[in-house]
Amino acid sequence: MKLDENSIQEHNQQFKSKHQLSFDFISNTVPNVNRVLDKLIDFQIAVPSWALGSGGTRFGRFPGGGEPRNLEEKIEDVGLLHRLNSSSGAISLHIPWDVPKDYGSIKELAKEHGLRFDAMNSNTFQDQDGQEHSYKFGSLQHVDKAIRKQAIDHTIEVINHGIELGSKSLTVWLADGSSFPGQLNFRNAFQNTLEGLSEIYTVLPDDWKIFVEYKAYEPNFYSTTVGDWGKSLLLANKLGPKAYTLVDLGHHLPNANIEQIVSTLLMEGKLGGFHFNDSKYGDDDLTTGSIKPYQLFLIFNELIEGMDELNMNHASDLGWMIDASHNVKDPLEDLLQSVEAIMIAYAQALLVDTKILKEAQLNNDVTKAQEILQGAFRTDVRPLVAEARMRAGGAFDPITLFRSLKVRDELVKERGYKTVATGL
Ligand code: RM4
Ligand code: MN
Ligand code: MN
Repeated sequence: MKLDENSIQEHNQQFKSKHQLSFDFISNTVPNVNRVLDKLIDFQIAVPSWALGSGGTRFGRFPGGGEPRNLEEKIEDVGLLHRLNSSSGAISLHIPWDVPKDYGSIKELAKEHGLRFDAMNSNTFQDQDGQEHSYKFGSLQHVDKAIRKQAIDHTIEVINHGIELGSKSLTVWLADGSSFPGQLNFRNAFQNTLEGLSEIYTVLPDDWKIFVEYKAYEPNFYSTTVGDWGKSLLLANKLGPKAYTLVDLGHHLPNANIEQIVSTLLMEGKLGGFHFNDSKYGDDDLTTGSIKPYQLFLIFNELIEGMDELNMNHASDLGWMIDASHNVKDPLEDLLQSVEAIMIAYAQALLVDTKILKEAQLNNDVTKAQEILQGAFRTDVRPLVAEARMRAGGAFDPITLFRSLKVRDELVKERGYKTVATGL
């Protein structure tokens, strides 16, 4: 579905005076407001190709209709999001859920929608039809060399798809681990994994990055071979300069201090990318910012402080991706909310007065430090985010416009009610 060009202008016009009042207020209080706006305009968050349909749980799935039936329709959906919010200018593909059949036409379509291809994702956690060996007992960690080779070959194939599409990174998430004590020799499993990743690393183009994603548990429940940031960092260090750690917000044990992990990885030059989502208990894959917005802000605060220290470009030097699954909400509305939450946390973190915070830290002025952080977090930056979005051509309020244009109904008309997108 293509948005009618005028609909965004009309919508923005309708809310113009309402917006102007709140924007004038905040622009008088924030120093360097144009600098903040430019950074917000540059910041793009990749949408995962596997999150455009309803996810479901292992108990059931409740598709809402109009889901994209193929990669082309997924690109159109991300294009629509980007048209509305001007901040979703990239798509991250999962292979083999989204194998491109004709690179030329897929690239052309993405270009038409102003999208680039972010990290490619391999899948050695499910068995596919016609696959020779099973991943039931792992992939790169497997005791059987033939199975390890199958996983390596698949991952290299994913890189090759990415090269054709102009992607520059690969995310490897392995479900490998064990569900019962004694099932696995931990050392051998880790060494096999390192050996496999090294083979993959040697074929990775020089201008690519490989992101090693960790996860504490699930689908294995006793041990996970790349279970935490320590193991991921160990692998990244052993692999070499093109290898980095990827932080998925839902992949930690409860109450982990993710902002401190981020800070440490940045210090080591080994933070590569992010999978944004939110959670209450485990890898819940909920809408970013829906449960712990303060944590999201604190993470962005560390990101900005750490990246500025290293003169890194906020928009382009790390991979920013959403990794969520939608069980009860419209996936497109959910993604709009996630992107908005990320932009809000980023904007709030840009407001932190780092100079005064450093002084407070040097004086052990704990109260002042808290005042500074919470002062930024409690600032309503939504007018800044909306202004940046409109300056870039997007809508004042993407969800309201999405609803008033009845986008989902249109998609159901176009694609039918009983459609199921590949993915989670
Ligand atoms: C995993 C992990 C990966 C994602 C899969 C679908 O839990 O988060 O990044 O690709 O789910
Ligand atoms: Mn993830
Ligand atoms: Mn996950």
